[in-house]
Amino acid sequence: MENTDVDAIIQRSLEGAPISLEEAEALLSKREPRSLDRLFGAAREVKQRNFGNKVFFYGFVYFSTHCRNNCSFCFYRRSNASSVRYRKSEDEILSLSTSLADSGVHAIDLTMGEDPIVHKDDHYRRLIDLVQKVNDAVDTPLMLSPGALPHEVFGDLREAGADWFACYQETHNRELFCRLRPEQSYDMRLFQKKWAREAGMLTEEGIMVGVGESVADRAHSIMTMKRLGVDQIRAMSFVPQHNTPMEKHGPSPFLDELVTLAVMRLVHPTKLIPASLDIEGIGGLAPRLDAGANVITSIIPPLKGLAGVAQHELNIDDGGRSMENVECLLDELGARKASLSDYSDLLRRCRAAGA
Ligand code: SAM
Ligand code: MD0
Ligand code: SF4
Repeated sequence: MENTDVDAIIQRSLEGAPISLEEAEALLSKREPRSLDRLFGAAREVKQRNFGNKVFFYGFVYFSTHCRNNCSFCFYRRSNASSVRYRKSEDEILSLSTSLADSGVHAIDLTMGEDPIVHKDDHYRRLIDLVQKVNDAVDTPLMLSPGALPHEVFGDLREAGADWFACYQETHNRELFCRLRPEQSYDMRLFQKKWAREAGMLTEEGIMVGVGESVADRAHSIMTMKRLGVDQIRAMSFVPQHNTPMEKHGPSPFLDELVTLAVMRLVHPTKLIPASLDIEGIGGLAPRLDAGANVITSIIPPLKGLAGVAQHELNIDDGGRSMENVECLLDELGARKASLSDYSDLLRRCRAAGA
C-alpha cells in the first residue's frame, strides 16, 4: 500500500470514520519514517481531543509472585527455580496500598501470580477479604489482576471493592495462545472479561508484541478488543526472561509496540491505554506517550521488596518508577497529571457506556 493510502486511512479516521480490520493491518505494517510520523501524529491528535494532555497513574503492587502456571514467556512460571518468589503479608499489602494512595495515584493494581494458596482457597475467601480490607483502607479505585478465576467469585470481588479486573489474553490466535499459556484454556481466559463486566467491573485486555504473532494477528486483536467492550487496552513488548522456554526468542523491536499503541489509539479513541514502565523502564515513557498512551502503569515504590513483571528490577530500587520521580518528568513530556476527580468522572462514563 502506498503512503497516500495510509494518509487516506488516517485522514478518514481523524474525521471520525471507523477503521476496518484491513486498514488496521495496513497501518500496522508501515515502517517508512514518513508514514510513522503521520501515524504517531494522528494518535497524539486523537488523544489530545479526548483527554487533552492529562495522564493517569496506576500504582502496581505485585503481592505474590508464586504461580501454579507455566507460561512460556514469564519469569514467574512455576518451573523457573531461579525466579524471585515472595508473598506479601496482609499488613504489608495494606501499608503499600496506603502509601501509593497517599502519593496520589489514580488506581492501585493488586497483582499476583496464580498463587496456589489463593487459588486452592475455599471460594477465594482470602482474596475477597484482601480486596475488602484494601478498599476499606483507601479511597483509590482498585484493579485486580489475579489470573483466571471461576465465574462465581466475580460478584463477591465487585462487592468487596474491585473496580477493575485485568486479565490479558496475550494473543487472539488460539494456536499461539496454547504455546504461550500451555495447559490453560483460551475460552476460560476470554470469559474473565465477560464475567467481570457482568459483575459490574471495568475490564482491561492486553496483548504481547513479539511473541511470534503476525501483523494480521495484531490487527485481529485490536478489533477483538472492540467486540469485548473492554475499558482499558494494552500492548507490551515481549522481554526475554532467563530460564524460560522463550529465553532465546529474540527481544521484540520496541517500534512494533509503539506502532501497535498508535493503531490502538486510532481504533479506540476514548479508551485508556497504558504506557508501561515495565518494558524499558523510565526511558521508555516518552515514546509510549508519544504513540498515544495515556496511563502510566507500573508505578512502584522503591526499596519495598516489590518486583515488576517483564522487568523484575529495572528502575525500581533506584526510585525511577516512583510517583515522585515520574511526576517530575511530566513537564518535559508535555503532559500533566489528571485530577482524581477527572478519573472518577471517567470511570463513571465508562460504567455508563458499558451498562
Ligand atoms: N498472573 C496473572 C496473569 O497472568 O494474568 C497476573 C500477572 S499479569 C499482570 C502478567 C502479564 O504481564 C502477562 O499477562 C503478560 O501480558 C505480561 N508479561 C509477563 N511476562 C512478560 C514478558 N516476559 N514480557 C512482556 N510482558 C510480559
Ligand atoms: C504494568 N507490570 O502495569 C504491570 C502489569 C498487571 N495488571 C500490569 C503488566 O505494566
Ligand atoms: Fe503465572 Fe501470570 Fe506468569 Fe503466567 S503470566 S506464569 S499466570 S504469573
